[in-house]
Amino acid sequence: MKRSAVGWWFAGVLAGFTGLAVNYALTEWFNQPGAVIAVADFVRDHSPAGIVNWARENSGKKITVPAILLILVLVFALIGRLARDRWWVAVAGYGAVGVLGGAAVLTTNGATVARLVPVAVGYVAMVGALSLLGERLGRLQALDDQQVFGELWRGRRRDFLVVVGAVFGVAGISGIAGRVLGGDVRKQKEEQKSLRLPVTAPVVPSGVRVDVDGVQPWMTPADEFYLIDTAFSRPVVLAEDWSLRIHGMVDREIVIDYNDLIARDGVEAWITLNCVSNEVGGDLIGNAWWSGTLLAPLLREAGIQDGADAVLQTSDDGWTCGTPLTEIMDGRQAMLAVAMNGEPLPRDHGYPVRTIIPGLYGYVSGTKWVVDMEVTTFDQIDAYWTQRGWGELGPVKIASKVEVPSSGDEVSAGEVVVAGTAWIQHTGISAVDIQVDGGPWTSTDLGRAASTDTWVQWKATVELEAGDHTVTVRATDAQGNVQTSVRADVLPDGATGWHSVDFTAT
Ligand SMILES: Nc1nc2c(c(=O)[nH]1)N[C@H]1C(S)=C(S)[C@@H](COP(=O)(O)O)O[C@H]1N2
Ligand SMILES: [Mo]
Repeated sequence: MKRSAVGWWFAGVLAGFTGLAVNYALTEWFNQPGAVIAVADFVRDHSPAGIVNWARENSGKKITVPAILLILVLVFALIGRLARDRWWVAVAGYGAVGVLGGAAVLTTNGATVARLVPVAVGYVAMVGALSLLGERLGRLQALDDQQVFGELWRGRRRDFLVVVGAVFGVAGISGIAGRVLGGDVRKQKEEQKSLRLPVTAPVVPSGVRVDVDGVQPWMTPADEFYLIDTAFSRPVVLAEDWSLRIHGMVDREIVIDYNDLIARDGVEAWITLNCVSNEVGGDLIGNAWWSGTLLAPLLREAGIQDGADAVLQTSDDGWTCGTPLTEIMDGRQAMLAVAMNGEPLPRDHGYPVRTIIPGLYGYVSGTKWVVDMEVTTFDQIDAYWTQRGWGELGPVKIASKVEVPSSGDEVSAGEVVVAGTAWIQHTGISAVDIQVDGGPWTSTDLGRAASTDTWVQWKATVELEAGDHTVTVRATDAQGNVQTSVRADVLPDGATGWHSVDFTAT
């Protein structure tokens, strides 16, 4: 009869995940990047540009961590199996996993050797759990695979699972507890509640809305605002711990903390933010009332040296963004924002401080959890997305969208209301025209523009007979430039082309 190995496969996986759970618990308590997340970051940062660009939207983010865990299941199973006959394999195998995790943790932004402690403790937990299990497995040695399965199934060898289950469960629960109670997530919520920011509540200006059902709200609520970032686990940064360092080609380096920041002259503005990855007709765009302080005076205090043309911004999680200095300094409301729609920034949108610069796509301007700004030149830097083939400057392109009706809708024939939005931040929209079924272009009524930095809503009423119809929209900017019909992909510097919807009138 063949000695059973299944128990050892299992034990290898359980012990491995016990270690991961312990690592997770500790890193959550101490608000450090966990080893699995650190590995995911490392994989993302060292993957070919083509893969990262393909996976850049949030769906790509969702598969990385599960894929790493799946690989670990296989590796842990193998370690367990081999450890049955050669105990040193467990020590070395888990050790190798630990070394990889430790190396990844050391590449995280702001890493110190202290971040190795949770990795080391996780490793000890792996080896310890396997040795506990191994002792119990000794008693199963005489059985073959089928019998072992049977024993486990009937629960007769519950002690096999109970030990590791207990460690695993305790670690998992304390990880969650760490996050909710001990870690900074709860502190952050309390801090957000207790902040008394010198900001005003948003008041949607009169006349900006066309009041058509189905057109997205002119002010985007924070919880409906699109989310784009590379973080597998969004950083939890406390305002009390936050500071921003301004250095590089400056006369005087500046380090500013949160209280200094909110004590400065305030600025508040409606600004529409959009993503360079927004497809024609897409929804990676939102409009909010942002409050903060202007960036230009701060940089002027630091004293920008001749020849500088860029600011390399870095976030708490190590993401980088190269911003043209001209747009920061030219008088537009380029700000360090602390509030969105009158409330402290939500964590996911960059609490406690992010950058907002009207007229530039988010990837070259809107750094969330910003902690560092280096005044420099584009020659010397290679920011996160620029390294992966995206444009260096990232000015927003003119765009427009039909939101009502939606493609595939059925409407009643006769007078049909068509409406949507159009934008080119910091230039402004002067006209929006529509074309029905390839006919002549006709003008639409625009909502009032709150400023050139926001989107505008538009609407028109058209007479339609029963049947299938297509409506196409195009906008004209404040300088008279008409939106091009030429389709361009979002890569490298933003989509172009007209948006159309197909629907049926009955
Ligand atoms: N730290 C950090 N900031 C970031 C990013 C990121 O990946 N990390 N992505 C940028 C991109 S591509 C966009 S479009 C905006 C989106 O901001 P939002 O998620 O608040 O809508 O954030 C920008 N700031
Ligand atoms: Mo973006």
